Amino acid sequence: MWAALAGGVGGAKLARGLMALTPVNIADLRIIVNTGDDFTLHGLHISPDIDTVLYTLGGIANPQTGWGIAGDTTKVLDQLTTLGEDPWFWLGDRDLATHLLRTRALSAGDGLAKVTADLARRLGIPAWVRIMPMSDDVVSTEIQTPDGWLPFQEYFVRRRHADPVSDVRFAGLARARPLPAALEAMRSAEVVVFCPSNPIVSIGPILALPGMRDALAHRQAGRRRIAVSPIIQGQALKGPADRMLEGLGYEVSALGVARLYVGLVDDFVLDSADADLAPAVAQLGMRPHVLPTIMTDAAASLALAQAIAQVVQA
Ligand code: FO1
Repeated sequence: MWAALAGGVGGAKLARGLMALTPVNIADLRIIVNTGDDFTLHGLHISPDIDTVLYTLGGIANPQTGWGIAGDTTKVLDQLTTLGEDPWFWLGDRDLATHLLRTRALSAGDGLAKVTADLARRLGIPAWVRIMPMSDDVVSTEIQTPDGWLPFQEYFVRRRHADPVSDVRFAGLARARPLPAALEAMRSAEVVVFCPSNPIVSIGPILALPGMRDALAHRQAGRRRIAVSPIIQGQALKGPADRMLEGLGYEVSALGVARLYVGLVDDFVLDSADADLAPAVAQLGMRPHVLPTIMTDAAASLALAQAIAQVVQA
């Protein structure tokens, strides 16, 4: 069994490549997804990162944005606007069906893990690829800016992640437990892949859940933990990871990301453009691997997943 830790678009792209290696090269893949970005809008439970992984692996993601459904329309948003609402968060008509089903099932008492597994089956994702939330409990990422603490989507979408970030916290963490299947995957997966997602607000909430770091830090013979840098040449491919690292006082480079994962990973993948950082990564006690990591299409996702499989099986 392989496990992958994923946030939004970058995580979903590598997960798509890993899925293409199942069930022949990887018998069983568990994808543990950040839910710190989840929130309620128009009374609906939105899980943006889970949906990005579901849609990408289900083959219906919008290729331009990476999130949402390809070719989706905006009739509901348009009518909300007509009725005087501010449509600051773009919810397509087809995407809304997911939020309706999820909210209905959660209201009926199902957990987010059950709802997510059900949506994955409905989207035709095979049973040996299990997409799961990091927890069934609510954990909400909040961002400290000069205007105070903001809920994640307020900072990210409404204010277009333009505010300087001085701190990040995960509300609800004290009462939250990781999903038992996610914790078990951290303990027993032959390979754990940290996808190229934001280390602070995508991978960060997963690692912050009680027991997750301990489960991962447990080094067993033959077990491999490998991370892919989401920072290339000092910049995030998508989103505010670079500015967040800077605001929190970390070095804005693949090396800065590697430092955050010391003790948690054995192998670290740097983009070909960052080959010069490999010796410094090795000094942290990780094996550096220099690979092309930009996943412009499904073929590039597969190529990166195959390269990772070669690295860990070497
Ligand atoms: N991101 C945006 O930048 N603007 C949006 O209006 C937006 C809507 C949206 C709707 C559904 C969904 O699943 C994701 C959506 N995202 C949007 C992406 C998402 O909010 C962020 O990319 C993640 O939370 C960060 O990983």
